[in-house]
Amino acid sequence: MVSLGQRRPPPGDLAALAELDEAALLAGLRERFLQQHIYTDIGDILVAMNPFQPLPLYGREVSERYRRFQTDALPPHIFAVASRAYHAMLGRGGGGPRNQCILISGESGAGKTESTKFLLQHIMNLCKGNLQLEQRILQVNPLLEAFGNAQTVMNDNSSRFGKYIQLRFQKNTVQGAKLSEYLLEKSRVVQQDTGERNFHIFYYMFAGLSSEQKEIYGLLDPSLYRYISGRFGTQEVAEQWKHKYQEVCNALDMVGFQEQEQVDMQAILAGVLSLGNVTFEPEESNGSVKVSEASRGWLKAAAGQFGVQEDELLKCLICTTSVTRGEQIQRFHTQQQAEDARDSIAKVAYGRVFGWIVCKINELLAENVDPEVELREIGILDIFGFENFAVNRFEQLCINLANEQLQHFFNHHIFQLEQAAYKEEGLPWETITFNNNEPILNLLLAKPIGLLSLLDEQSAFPQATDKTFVDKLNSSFKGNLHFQPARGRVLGFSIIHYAGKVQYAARGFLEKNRDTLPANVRGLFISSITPLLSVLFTATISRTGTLMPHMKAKVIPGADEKFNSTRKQSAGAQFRHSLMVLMERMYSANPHFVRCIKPNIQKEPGVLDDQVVLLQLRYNGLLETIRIRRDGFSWRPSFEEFAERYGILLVKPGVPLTKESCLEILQSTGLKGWICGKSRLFFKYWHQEQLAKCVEQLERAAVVIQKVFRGFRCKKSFLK
Ligand code: AOV
Ligand code: MG
Repeated sequence: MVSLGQRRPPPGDLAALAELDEAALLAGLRERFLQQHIYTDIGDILVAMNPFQPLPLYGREVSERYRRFQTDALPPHIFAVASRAYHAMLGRGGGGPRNQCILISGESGAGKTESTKFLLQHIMNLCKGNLQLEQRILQVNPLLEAFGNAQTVMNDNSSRFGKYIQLRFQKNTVQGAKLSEYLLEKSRVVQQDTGERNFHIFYYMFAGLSSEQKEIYGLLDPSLYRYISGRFGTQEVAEQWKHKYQEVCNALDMVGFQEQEQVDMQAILAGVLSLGNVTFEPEESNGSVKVSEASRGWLKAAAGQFGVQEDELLKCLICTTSVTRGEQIQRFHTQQQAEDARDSIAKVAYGRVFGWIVCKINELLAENVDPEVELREIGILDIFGFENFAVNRFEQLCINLANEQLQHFFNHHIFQLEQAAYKEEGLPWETITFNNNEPILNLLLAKPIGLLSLLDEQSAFPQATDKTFVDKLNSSFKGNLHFQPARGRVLGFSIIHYAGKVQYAARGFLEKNRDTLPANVRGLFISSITPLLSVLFTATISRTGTLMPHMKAKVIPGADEKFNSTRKQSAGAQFRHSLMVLMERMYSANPHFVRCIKPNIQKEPGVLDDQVVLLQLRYNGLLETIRIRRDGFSWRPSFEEFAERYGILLVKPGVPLTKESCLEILQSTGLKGWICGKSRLFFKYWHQEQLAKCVEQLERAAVVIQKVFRGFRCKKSFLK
């Protein structure tokens, strides 16, 4: 924290900068950052620099200070964004009650997930009256992070899935919450690049389980497991993991997972690890493959942990069974195919455990929602940030596509909508150009000649390979400014994203996009004696999430597609669809933006690397954002909307909802700097808070008058 007597930092609101160019913006942010002012406003948009160290900024007393709707007298803070969204959801400050969404963007490791936690913490502090649910909502996080986050080279706690949390309110009480997850990076279960780890939960388990518990789950020394081997840290790290494991167990209890479910879940994870150690060798007699002698024990262990027959599991690994015209045909795998089958079983088992956790959390958080009551909502979007690794795969393409979508949403709101309104209403306005990423979105999403469509088309051909896919891209996107074929014999391609050029390795694209679950694998797991595993592949989960083996259980809406089908839709198409649904939801809400910035790539506190920051400021379009917030009018209510909301300021009944009333209201407030258009008014971002202040003053005056009046009445009765 800054001690008293230190020099005043540059203004907390960059839209107030007199001098405006890249150098001034960078200097302003740098000076603030070095004085540990990590938050800076650009009008109503928050810029958050990652401090890479714990700062005393988030205590209860700070949260109390940021309770109010008007936080303009306080320094910029993530809590202020939460307060603004919360009060706007309740309809305070103009516009009536409305759904809100908070979009947090920034590259991997910039601080999105931490920001999300602070937003949730503050909103839970603001709302009233449902302590158990508030606690549950906060407890969900450690759980999701344990199963969905992992160490990458960019971030030690990197989210390997995207999430959208919808908090649902009746007036100021939270009634429920819903979590949507996007594209868990399942491939991490079976493979991690240098300097990276598997999902946290595996390490937490080894550190946190007692020796007896490990014996029950059949877990041996962690260094033996291929899927996680060689990635164990110091004693100190192990202590932290132990602590984290405890936190996960507490969260599981608190959110309402039953003991048996927790046991099953860990048995499945143990099974995944054992399965990873199964290796294959050629069968000399007939050219097929068999499990190598040395790893037969692992196969047995995996079968035990999954609760399935060993020979059934073996069958799924070494051959594919298909039914043609009522006849069962077995096709033996090559060694590579057997290894792929092993890995895809591990991935699907883990993926379904994760999907089930999310499903279960949703049931528990929606327990008390009354479908009859209309609820308002605040959504918080925390996706995986833009990524550019040494090797980029299908997952990175999807992750970067999501970031393109988000950037487009930002551009649309901040630049397109606003400038279109100026034009429509005949305001004198010099157009601010911005980096429009629509051509990149088109390259990825267009139908029928967009990258995902071409990928789907190729995935549908049994003979197609990653190579034919790349050939198709090269011929279809020749000359496209955002596409570059790979040089030489490399099987890949590059895309020039809004945030930079990324080279993708095409190997595995088709297989990952097909994402098919062989029928015999599904059959295998349905027959498991581990109740949870069987449930994951049959989806007969009751509303309360308990297994009902002999009853006809209600199927969770949506669970069927998620758990049950062998997936006709490709992974790419599913992702595209879920992004579309998300965008629709966000377009219908009132957005708030948080732009996270990573000050350096070494993850060090107190260090700001000019080049690293400048690049982010550029591709985020922050300079243009300052310009539009400084010169533009971000709040543009219609005459009706304005008069309805602020008519109260005229202190007379029946104010007509007309332009004249609006002008009369504005005159009475003495507000300066707004413009009257043809059908609406144009305000600076700070006008809304000023008007709210006027309303508050009036209300306070009314309370005083009432008190005086009451006092007067009391006195009168006393005198009687
Ligand atoms: P991300 O969500 O944006 O990356 P995180 O929120 O996980 O990034 O932040 C990365 C790390 O930076 C955290 O683990 C903290 O150590 C640190 N950090 C971020 N914000 C703060 C803060 N306000 N105060 C203290 N430390 C912070 V990714 O999930 O990789 O895109 O997929
Ligand atoms: Mg994250």
